Amino acid sequence: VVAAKQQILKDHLPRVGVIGTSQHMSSVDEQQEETNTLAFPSISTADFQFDHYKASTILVESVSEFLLKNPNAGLKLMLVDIGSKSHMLSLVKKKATELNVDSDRFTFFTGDITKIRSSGGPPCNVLANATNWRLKAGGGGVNAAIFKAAGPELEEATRKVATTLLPGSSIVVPLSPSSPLRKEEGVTHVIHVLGPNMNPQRPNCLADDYVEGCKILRNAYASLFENFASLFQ
Ligand code: AR6
Repeated sequence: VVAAKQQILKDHLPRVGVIGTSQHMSSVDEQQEETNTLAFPSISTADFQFDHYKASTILVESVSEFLLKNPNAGLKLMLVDIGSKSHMLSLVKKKATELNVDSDRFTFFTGDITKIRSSGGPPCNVLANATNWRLKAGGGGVNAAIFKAAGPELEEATRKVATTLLPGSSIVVPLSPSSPLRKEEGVTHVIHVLGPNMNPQRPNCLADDYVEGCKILRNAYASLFENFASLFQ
């Protein structure tokens, strides 16, 4: 009886091992084939004048939550800032190290968000745009750069999805194959996201109400990351 039991166990174990290994290998293969990266700016921290320390904490915690909720290693996030001495990038890098955030899935890039691939950066198929409530091209910062680089195709595609945006929310806009941003940089989608505004010169100023501001910034990142993940489910 003992010998028979041992034989059953022996027969069983290698089979489990083989199935386990082959499943593991195929999921690794899939991950290698399918990497989807969202390149995003630090929302609200330039023109919208949000406090950098508070914003960096919210940013890193939001990234961390996203990575836990979405264990698919092929979904990656990359924080981008144009300034070579970016205060936000250094704050976020420090906090991400403290919180032990997976450095393979959360990376950093210094440069223009509209020229990542052409300037030697990793391929990013989705870009986040820190926009205004009217989803209007122009102005400054990331919004002006992304609308300019994507051409009139982005304005047209945006209008089909929405004409306004509430603070703390985001919308996904697919880029047409004729858009220069798609042709030259490989960007397939832009996600417009509206953060909290602390600048009295801009609409919906929160006049230093950081309780409301922090809530809106958390909602903005949650909405942005959820929309990104939903593209690949
Ligand atoms: N590439 C990479 N990062 C950039 C670029 C770029 N081309 N331009 C700016 N940044 P901001 P906000 C960084 O001002 O504070 C617009 O006028 C910048 O250093 O673009 O959310 C809209 O229409 C900062 O870290 O967005 C809104 O009215 C981050 O991107 C308003 O600004 C965000 O800066 C939104 O203000």
